[in-house]
Amino acid sequence: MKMVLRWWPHGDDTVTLAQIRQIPGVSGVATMFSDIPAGEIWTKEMILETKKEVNEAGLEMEVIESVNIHEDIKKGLPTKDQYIQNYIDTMKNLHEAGVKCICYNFMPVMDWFRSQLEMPLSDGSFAMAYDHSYASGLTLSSIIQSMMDGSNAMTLPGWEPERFPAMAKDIEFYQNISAEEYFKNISYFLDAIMPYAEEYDLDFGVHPDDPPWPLFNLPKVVCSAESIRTYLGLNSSKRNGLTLCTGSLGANLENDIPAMAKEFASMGRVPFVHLRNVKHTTEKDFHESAHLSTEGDLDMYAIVKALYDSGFDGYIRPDHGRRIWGETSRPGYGLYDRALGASYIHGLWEAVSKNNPR
Ligand code: DNO
Repeated sequence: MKMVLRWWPHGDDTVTLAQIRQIPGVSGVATMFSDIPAGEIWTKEMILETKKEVNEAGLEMEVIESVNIHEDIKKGLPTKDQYIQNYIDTMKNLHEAGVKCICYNFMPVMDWFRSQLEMPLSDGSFAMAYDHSYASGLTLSSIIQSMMDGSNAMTLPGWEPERFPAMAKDIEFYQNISAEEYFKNISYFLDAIMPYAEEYDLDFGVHPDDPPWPLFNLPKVVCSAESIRTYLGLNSSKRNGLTLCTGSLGANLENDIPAMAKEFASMGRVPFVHLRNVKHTTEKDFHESAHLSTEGDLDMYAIVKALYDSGFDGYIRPDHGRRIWGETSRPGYGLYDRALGASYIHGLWEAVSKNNPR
């Protein structure tokens, strides 16, 4: 297992590589170029420049989160093939820079959604929260503003400003697209890139839908054990894997996360894990919490144990932290609470591995 922390280059992060280097047990970063619009090729020069910066800080750059998929591929438009070719060119450049794992998502139009980025918790910290009736009541024109309020003027992953002009129209496009039809577009993409994933030694981990249920009437297809089985079955390459995001999947109380970890990691289809916890106030309303099992609804020990017992040997990162100790950062991606999470996860990993050496 290798522990990484998410980090943005090109001055787009409040957290520095030097700080990340000081978190015990963190060997690298998961990074991306949020300033390159989805669909454009990431040049080798640009990738190598960032790799050099990361390596010089004493860290590895083996994980990319995310190479975003152009909306035309998701929509299955005739222009998709050019964007797929660009994607493959980016894969080649990443491989040549030593990247091993790519996290991506196939969520239409937007990535994750929260109704509140700064909900005050009783201990004086702040966390991101989701209120289902509020989210369901948003109009097309208020979705963007609602998500960006409280973003500390930083880009949010999956909410890069380049997406905004087309967002309302794009949401409309999907109103009549069923999950079944959407799966066809995913299949097309996977069949095109998986041979190159094999050739370039790249593990792909699709990120689950967050929250894991239909919102704004958009098709959601990676939200339960059954839908993940379908997704992984679309292309049988072992490179076609899952980013097991415990907080995203855990927002649906019906999802048994340790069982999912066991099932998909034993298949060798989990190259990357995002570990975080969530606390529900009702079945569909929740807020993010500190990583500890005691702070949320997920049994983090059982999840880590299931991963370890299933032979998991990929990358883990502590996911969204709360905002604590007065830090100002991109929501969810400050230094302090993620560093606490990293140490906690290392503690769990050490305990399960010493208990049952493999
Ligand atoms: C949110 C993240 C997502 C994730 C993408 C992966 O904080 O978990 O933006 O990185 O869905 O493609």
